[in-house]
Amino acid sequence: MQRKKDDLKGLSDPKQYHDPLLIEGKDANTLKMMLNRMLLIRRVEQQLAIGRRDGLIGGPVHLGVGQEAIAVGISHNLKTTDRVFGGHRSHSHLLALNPDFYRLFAEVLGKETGFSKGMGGSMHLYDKPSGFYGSVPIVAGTVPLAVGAAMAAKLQKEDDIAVAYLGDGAVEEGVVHESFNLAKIQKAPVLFVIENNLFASHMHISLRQPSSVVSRFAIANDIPYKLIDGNDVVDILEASKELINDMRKGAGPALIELVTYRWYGHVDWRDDVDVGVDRSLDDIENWKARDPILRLSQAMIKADLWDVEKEKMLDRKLKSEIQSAWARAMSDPYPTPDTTLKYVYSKNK
Ligand SMILES: Cc1ncc(C[n+]2csc(CCOP(=O)(O)OP(=O)(O)O)c2C)c(N)n1
Ligand SMILES: [Mg+2]
Repeated sequence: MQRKKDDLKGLSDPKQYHDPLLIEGKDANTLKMMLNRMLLIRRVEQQLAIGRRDGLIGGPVHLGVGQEAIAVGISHNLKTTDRVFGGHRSHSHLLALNPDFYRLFAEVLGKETGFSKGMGGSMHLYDKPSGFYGSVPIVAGTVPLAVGAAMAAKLQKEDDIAVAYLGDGAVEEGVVHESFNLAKIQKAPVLFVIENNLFASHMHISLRQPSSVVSRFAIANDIPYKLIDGNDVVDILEASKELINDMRKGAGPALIELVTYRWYGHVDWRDDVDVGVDRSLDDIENWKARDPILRLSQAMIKADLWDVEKEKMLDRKLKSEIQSAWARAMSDPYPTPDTTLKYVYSKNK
């Protein structure tokens, strides 16, 4: 099938929007923290890619390398009492809230020291203290849960919000449209974060939907929305700040669509240019030039807030911490059979 030209006004063309970010007047510490966290997430996921390639991880891992700006930009505006829900590609969503990658490694390796006590693996992550209420592999499965959590927050009269991360493929599930409708009619404070990486598994959005613009569903439900470059962490931070501030004041739901691209294939470490999909090595190379980390780092270097040596040092430090955490998680014990009853099927909380 021939791919149609999409209608995302250049946002899906990797050759556009690849310049350094506009950071004038932005807080230097915030920029450094975001750069640091994006690099951490990238290196952690690259370690997972190696672990999976080498047969050390039992289940599949869905990597979001290239998409780090989204969770980092959004999470900067969140509190630990907010309620965040993810899906099958959610390492970044959790690490943006809690960077404890040792516990993520342990979870993915099925060890009892993991975020979900080794019972969930890569696609069932949970860390309530940081606000991460959970991820599940059922595409769109957590979207109605996020609406429910937002309705609960509203009843509790807190200014907490819920966040539902979902992909461009997830909006093809009917429950997402029920969720948009219910959230709007109930004025539930939930932010729908659409990571439009243009693909669902191996199929491009223009082959699956009549328009590549997912935020058209916000218009249909009278939900305020923004459609922006998902590889521009500064824009993501600012755009989501505005929507979230309004939500905390009672404005009801909002939607933000972020156009981005994943460097790896749908699952595991391969690049998926060999499975009959319309995805070429050239596309991947072009998107690498629009790397969200590189663009922020270049802008900061230009503004004298950062330098290449500092970045090399940070990277070396991260890589060495990641190696130690990986080794520690590898040597941790698996959960014992009795804990299955304790944590999975038990009535105990
Ligand atoms: C209900 C359901 N249908 C199908 C699948 C298989 N599946 C897993 S991921 C995926 C694609 C999801 O695409 P998208 O929402 O765009 O997220 P992305 O993988 O691009 O991050 C599909 C179809 C599933 N896990 N759950
Ligand atoms: Mg997708």
